[in-house]
Amino acid sequence: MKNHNLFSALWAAFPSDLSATAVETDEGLHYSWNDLDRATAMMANLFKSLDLPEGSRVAVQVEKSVEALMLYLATLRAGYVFLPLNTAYQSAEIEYFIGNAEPAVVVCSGANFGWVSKIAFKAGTQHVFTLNDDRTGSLLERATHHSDKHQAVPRQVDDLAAILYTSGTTGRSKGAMLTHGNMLSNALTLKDYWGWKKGDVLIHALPIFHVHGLFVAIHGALINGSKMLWMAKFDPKRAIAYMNQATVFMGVPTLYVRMLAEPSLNKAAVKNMRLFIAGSAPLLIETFTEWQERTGHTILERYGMSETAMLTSNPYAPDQRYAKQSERRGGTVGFPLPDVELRVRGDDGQNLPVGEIGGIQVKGPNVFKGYWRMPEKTAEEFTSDGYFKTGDVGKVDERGYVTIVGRSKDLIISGGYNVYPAEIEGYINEMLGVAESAVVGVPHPDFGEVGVAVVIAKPGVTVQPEAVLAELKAKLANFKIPKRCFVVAELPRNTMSKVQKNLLRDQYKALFLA
Ligand code: MCA
Ligand code: AMP
Repeated sequence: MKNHNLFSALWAAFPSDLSATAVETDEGLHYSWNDLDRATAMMANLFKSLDLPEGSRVAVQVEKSVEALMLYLATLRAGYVFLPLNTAYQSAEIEYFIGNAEPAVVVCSGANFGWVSKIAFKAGTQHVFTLNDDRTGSLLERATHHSDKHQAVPRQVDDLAAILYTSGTTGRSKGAMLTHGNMLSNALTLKDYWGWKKGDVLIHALPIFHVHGLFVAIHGALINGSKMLWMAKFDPKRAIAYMNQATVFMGVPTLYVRMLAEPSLNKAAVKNMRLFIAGSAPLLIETFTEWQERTGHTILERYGMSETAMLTSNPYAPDQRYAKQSERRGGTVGFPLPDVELRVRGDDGQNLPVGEIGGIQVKGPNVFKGYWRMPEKTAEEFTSDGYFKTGDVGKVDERGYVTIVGRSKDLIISGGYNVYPAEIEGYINEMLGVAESAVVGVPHPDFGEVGVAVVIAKPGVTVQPEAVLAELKAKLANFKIPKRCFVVAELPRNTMSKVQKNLLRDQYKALFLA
């Protein structure tokens, strides 16, 4: 019986020379493919020794490191479910995720062990390990006592491999359940679609607690047996300096904006590169055009979600067979991937003709299994004929290109991270003296879009904007904190007395623009 464990497919793609470098870090450390194999075997054997129930979750909130990459691969290898958590999340957020996912294992940084382990043990987690970004921590200490030989645990296509929390419209996060099959099908599709070839080297500059950095980037390199130049944290100068020894770069638009601000970015710097990919947030046509003029490269923009991994992509190579469909067009997210079915539907549920704007719905082997322990919520997000409602609003033009024009879900994408206004408004509305609030997204030259909070104070009470932001900062991940707060007398409302966020967006849209 074939083992459909994603790890087996990645491992099978390792190059024949296992002593070659698989990952080179920005501190000059070299990890060979053999190191990846041995370390993931030892960690997988450590998990095996814990005798965990089938389908156990391994929740991880650690700084980016190669050992964290190994932990992800070891979790797959051991047949468990990987649950990555943004390093910026604070205790209220972590309490929710651990309470909802009930992981059997939690791995956190040594610095956070005090408060994370308390939350974990209270939620029934039996094992909490530490992993630091300097190759220390109890996880590594314990793993060294285990064998470096391990046979990947058999997993079926439909077995869970990871849970990624995302919120869509409501405030509370939902765990998107991704299977081994979801991820392998997408990895194989993209390997072919993006022209990966022998000798490719990827610059990995993204966090590894979201789909872009954890699946699209890591699976892209590993399924091709490609070396990764591993940046613990994005730095524009260093990323540009890496380009003379790499061929592929993936980033959110903010990374491109920041590299364009560097004088060292020029045609000479990128002459070894073959592909620049952008996604996770809209790439402004100005950024697309400036990149083309400065480097001679046309960024390939693609579109995906935590629930689906990649859905559409601009074409990689000019394809003479489809001359009209072979260019990468700025402002579009290209074509549905070969095994993805995409349609645009009106509110009445009818398919819309070409060019008309409506709700984007998708179907394919990459579309997730549903939301963790939320069958009703899951059912709401699929149509009766099995299409997933993305919550994105867009159109397909006469040449087949998909354009995203907005979102029906109340979502701000800031520097590639999702910020859910409902979650922030919930915390602000609990504050003393606050009657009501609205958080809206406004354009920002660096992050693309940032949150602005508009607050109504209770009668006779004075609320200080700085105090609102300071109180939020003590509770929530930094990237979620609105960049400005205004206390006003009233909020614009429509006839149903619903807050008209579009009017607020209009009112504050010039706030961060020069
Ligand atoms: C940091 N800050 C932010 C953000 N990042 N504020 C808003 N939005 C952000 N994204 C805060 C910091 O806490 C700091 O606050 C201040 O802004 C300045 O931080 P800075 O040094 O500029 O930030 P950084 O550390 O350089 O990070 C910027 C970044 C990072 C490198 C763009 O945000 C990043 O790596 N984004 C990538 C996100 C990602 O991987 N998205 C993929 C999602 P203070 O001054 O108060 O300390 S997956 C997805 O969307 C789907 C599946 C898909 O299609 O890929
Ligand atoms: P996440 O919830 O982190 O998976 O983010 C997925 C959302 O990011 C999608 O539903 C889109 O709204 C947005 N997104 C991803 N890629 C793009 C893109 N290339 N252009 C515009 N929006 C995008």
